[in-house]
Amino acid sequence: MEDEEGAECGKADFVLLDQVTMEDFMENLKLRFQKGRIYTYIGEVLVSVNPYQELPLYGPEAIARYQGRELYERPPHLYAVANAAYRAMKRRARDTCIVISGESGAGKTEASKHIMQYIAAVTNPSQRAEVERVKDVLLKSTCVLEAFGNARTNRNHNSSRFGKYMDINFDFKGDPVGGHIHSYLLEKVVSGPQAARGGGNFHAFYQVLRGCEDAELQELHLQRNPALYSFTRQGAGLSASESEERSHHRAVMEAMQVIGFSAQEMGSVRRILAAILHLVSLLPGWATSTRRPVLVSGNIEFVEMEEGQLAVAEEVLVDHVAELTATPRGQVLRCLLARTVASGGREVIEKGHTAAEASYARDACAKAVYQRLFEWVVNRINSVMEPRGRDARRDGKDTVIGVLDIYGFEVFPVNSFEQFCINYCNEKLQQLFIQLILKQEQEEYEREGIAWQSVEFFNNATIVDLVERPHRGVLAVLDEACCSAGTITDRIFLQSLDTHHRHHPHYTSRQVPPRPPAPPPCPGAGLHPQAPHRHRGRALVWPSLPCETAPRPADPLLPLTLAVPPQLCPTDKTMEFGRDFRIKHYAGDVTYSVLGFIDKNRDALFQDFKRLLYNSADPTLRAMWPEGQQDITEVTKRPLTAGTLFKNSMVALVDNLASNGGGVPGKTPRVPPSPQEPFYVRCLKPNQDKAPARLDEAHCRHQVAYLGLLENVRVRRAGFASRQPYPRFLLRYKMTCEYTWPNHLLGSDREAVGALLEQHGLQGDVAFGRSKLFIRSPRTLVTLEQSRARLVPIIVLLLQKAWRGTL
Ligand code: AOV
Ligand code: MG
Repeated sequence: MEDEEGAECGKADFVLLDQVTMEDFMENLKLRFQKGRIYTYIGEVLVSVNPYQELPLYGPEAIARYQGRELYERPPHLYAVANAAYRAMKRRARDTCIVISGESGAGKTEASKHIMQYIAAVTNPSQRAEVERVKDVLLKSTCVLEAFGNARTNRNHNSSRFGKYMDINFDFKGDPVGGHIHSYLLEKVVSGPQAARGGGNFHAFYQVLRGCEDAELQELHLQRNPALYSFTRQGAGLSASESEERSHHRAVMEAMQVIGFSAQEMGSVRRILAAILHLVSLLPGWATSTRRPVLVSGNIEFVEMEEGQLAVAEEVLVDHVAELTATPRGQVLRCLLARTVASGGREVIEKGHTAAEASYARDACAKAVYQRLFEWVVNRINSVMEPRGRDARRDGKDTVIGVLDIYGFEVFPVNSFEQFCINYCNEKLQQLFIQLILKQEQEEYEREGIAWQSVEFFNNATIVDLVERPHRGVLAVLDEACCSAGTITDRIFLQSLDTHHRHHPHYTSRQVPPRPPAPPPCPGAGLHPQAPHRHRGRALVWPSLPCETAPRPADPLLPLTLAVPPQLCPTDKTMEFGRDFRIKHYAGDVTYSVLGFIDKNRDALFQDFKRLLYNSADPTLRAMWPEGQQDITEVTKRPLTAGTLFKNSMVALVDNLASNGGGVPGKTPRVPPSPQEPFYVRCLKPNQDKAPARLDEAHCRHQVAYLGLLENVRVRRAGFASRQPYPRFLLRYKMTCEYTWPNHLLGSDREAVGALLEQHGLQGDVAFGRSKLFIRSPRTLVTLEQSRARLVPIIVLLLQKAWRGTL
């Protein structure tokens, strides 16, 4: 592959570096980035740097160059990984998956789209109509899901607010015959403190406002200006330009049509979005002198009348909501102002809300409606991608490639429950990476009968444990707070956390005194860069840059302890007493504000809303609320909290990736003949400003460190820079030896490889495994490559002459 790229583009595989130090790694990364080479391998792992500009790397011609090739035959590329996964699946008839990770804005979602495009382009040569349909749906679903599940943040203008694990089912011919999307939506509708993450709400809201025709807007009782609605006000000035938004809207509508959404369903979707906007919309001038305003948060407002009764400030909004949701106006109003409670036996009473309760219930309703809408869209897409004759799957006739694109690690000036879950999810995936990469290597050495030296690494299991441990972990403590009778406040929850975790090395809060300064970093202790070591007055400050002076280990095989520049941790601020706690994540420190944790985790919605929406005359909306048919007096089990549900889905996802390398997470595992490890794409964000072609070294070093990429290189070549099955090795280098060119007459490929290496005098640098050759030093590979490069032109010339008959 270096033949194609030229030596001036650096090493196409970090394993070929002369020394595995951060300096060498960064030098190679920078050099390649400057030359427009945004992809580099670590063995079979692809490291990708977001270029923040269009590069001529994609499209049909590029796809054709990778089609059917081995991973190493062409310069590193996403297409090569997609191709390798596809070939591995086909060749071995096994499920496989591609896990894409990296922080917010690193390019995961874009990478997943390129992978999909590659797979769509290389399959179905016979143009079977059903397969073409599935491919269309696969490609178009991305656009629809992004509209409903992505939003602008200050880290990424198209940030995924949901995780997506997309399965593609292939038949025995290797053509896609179906698919399934498993989604993890976390953030619901963004309002209030969520705004701290900068940017706006889900794209779908802006697209409706900017993209609908005037007449449509009138029907929805909407005005075009997003600044008029509290859900869209925030991103109004920031969102894409009006014309962009309009064209996005057109694209989404078109995609929905291709997927098979009916006109009636699309109308329902628009009306639901409009209803949400009205429910929480801003209408000025509602307060009159006879009414006392209670809440001024820019939503359907509630006022307490003189006699203490609650009323809605602007009843026209109730009319709109009722009309758009096809529900009776009187009932909408009742749901907004009161709730029904069972008072023992079959007795039911109505209990009026306080203004605060009413406001909470309204917000909860808006959020729940959006969440159901999103889930409905995903399910609808799944229903059209359901492989026909899905039972065939169980006979092992079709195989699956899963592509995981999830929300990246993120830190904002104020971080809440959503960031906590997102960062926990990233911890889980990092742990999986560590375990699999080590496991894979270890198993391979064992299988092949090769002795190897283990490499130290930071195991973030302790952080995962801090979050998910039964009875004590942050999520368990939160659940306990949510389930307690009586009023448990966020602050009491924080105190409880402090009690449980005051000694945990990755937890701190204002009440928990900092642990003593960390001793000088031990080179073998792992790569986590941060430890608390300053206490300034009353303010607890966790350093984001602890280790400028950290000695760099002399032995390149030992892990480095890395310095993290201060600007990388926007939360490096003083924690507020009784409000914040901080977790030292694998990717950096994050301060979480506990405000809202309990509410968001409890995620409660009054039954009345469920019944109201179930009774809607709109069949689409009604279908989203099946539990609305339940009788109020029926005893229901306490639903699982949002945190527990999230944890369960993450555990299922990671178990699935680890054991199956595919399958629908959380569902009955569809066991492949034998496990296949995931293919990995590790995305790096080059700078914080979304600037094209600019690689901020400090920022990248930080990511290289916390992603464990150096360890990855070391593990990959712990003693062995490369390994290749004997036949593949021979295929590539046989022309460099008289005993093997054009074909060898020795007993086995292994013997032939032995003879070849002996001729080059390289036999001392290798180990012979059962089926593979293990090469210790990259120099050996370089020598062989050079020898091959010298001979290739001569052989090509000879072959050409032979063909022309001039030899
Ligand atoms: P993310 O998925 O990793 O963030 P995206 O894939 O959305 O990040 O990428 C962010 C932006 O970077 C995109 O909108 C593009 O403008 C640009 N970009 C990414 N990859 C490429 C590429 N290969 N070529 C050109 N531009 C690119 V998040 O969803 O926030 O975790 O949660
Ligand atoms: Mg994304």
